[in-house]
Amino acid sequence: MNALSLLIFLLMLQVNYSHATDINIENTPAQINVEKAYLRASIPGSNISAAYMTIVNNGEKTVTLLGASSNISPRIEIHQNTMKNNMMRMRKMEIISIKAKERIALQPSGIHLMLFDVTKPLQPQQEVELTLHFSNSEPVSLQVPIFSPIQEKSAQKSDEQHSHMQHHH
Ligand SMILES: [Cu+2]
Repeated sequence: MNALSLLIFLLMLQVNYSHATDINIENTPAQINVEKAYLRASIPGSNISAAYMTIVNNGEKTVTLLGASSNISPRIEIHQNTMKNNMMRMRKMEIISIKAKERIALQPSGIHLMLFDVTKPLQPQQEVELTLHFSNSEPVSLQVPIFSPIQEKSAQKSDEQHSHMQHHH
């Protein structure tokens, strides 16, 4: 819980900071877009899952993803897959920095959001609310569909057609 308290504290600091210094923030179009988000359906007997998406920074400044939260998981970490001695390993990342106009793809071979202690089985056709927390941008909440392995494959094939799954609050 300490890490969560710290995160909330940092977010509160940051909100005050951005309101004090960035007068235009309310008038500008969404600085962050999230495209092609999906969650992996639960494997029976397992209580972890992973979320993938493309995060687009439309703004003029670097934004930093600090983490994510959801009511179905008390612990969501940013992970990166790396190959070491022919073994796939996951490394925890504290943050992801996304430069102005940059797109970052979270995908099975690379960076992903890892959900631990998922409180219910994640079934295909359902949706889960996920909120992304940034250091210098408003949080972004989105309804993320749960994909079966087959849906995941077809989504990766038809990437271009799936850029409509985005919500901003
Ligand atoms: Cu992971």
